[in-house]
Amino acid sequence: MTRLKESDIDRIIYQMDQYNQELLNKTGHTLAEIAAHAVGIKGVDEAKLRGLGPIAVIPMTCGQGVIGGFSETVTGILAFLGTKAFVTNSSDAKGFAEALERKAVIIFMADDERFIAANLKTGQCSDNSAATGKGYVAALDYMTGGLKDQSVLILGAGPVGTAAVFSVLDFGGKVHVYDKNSNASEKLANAVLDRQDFHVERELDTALKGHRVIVDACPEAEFITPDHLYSDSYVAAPGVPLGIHSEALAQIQNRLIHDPLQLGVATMLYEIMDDIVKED
Ligand code: 2YG
Repeated sequence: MTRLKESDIDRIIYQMDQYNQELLNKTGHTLAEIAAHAVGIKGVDEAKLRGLGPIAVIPMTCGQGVIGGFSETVTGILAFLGTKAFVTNSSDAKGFAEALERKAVIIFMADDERFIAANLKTGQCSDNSAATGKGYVAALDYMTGGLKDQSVLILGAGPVGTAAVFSVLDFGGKVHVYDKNSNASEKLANAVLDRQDFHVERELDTALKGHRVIVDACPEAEFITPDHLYSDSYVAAPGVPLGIHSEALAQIQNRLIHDPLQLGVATMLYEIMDDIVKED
């Protein structure tokens, strides 16, 4: 479980418009549209989002404790998406009680193990790792013009990579999974039903050179070098730190999706709003 550092997230809320514009340039769609695509809906209109009750983001002091700016950044992303979100003044159980007193309908909170969003009315709960995998694949589906019948290399068979595998299969893509721990990819293979669209890659360099569409869902830094990338390469990189080597950044920049929180948080929100969406 990667733990974000304050420096990973401290500029996000000041650059949401620029970030959204970059997504639009790369994928033809906004953050909200990608999150909707990730959960298989057309979208949620602004009025519905504004009409949604308040969302509480509750700092948690357990384990390694609070990450400076984390709750404020999650709140800023939720506000950018058109919802009424606030950080509770208190943390932990006291913060949860405050959220209820302030009539929150959804809460976001993260300890060292799980980062979740829960809809207090419907009981729906979304997990950041699974939502991040889905959100990044939805962005990749838009960015590549559609993953159907495409072969996608997924690096990392952890929670994010696993969600990405099932999401690529849902979009009709074929999946090649590499994990440095080979029984992680074997274990994932056993969980996949349509095995003809699933392959385990055993050699990283060969796998990278043999694929144009890549999901980097592993926490390794700078291992994807210029000779692994082509003029028609596309990379969706939920992994923190970024796996693209600094020498390869310029050539892939316009076909690279990478953020430390935004796509995952947006997809978490859209995953638990059935009661909003179903009202149609
Ligand atoms: O409330 C707080 O400030 C802290 N208890 C938050 C701790 C979050 C720990 N988890 C992570 O840093 C990441 N797993 C968050 C999501 C990363 C998205 N790829």
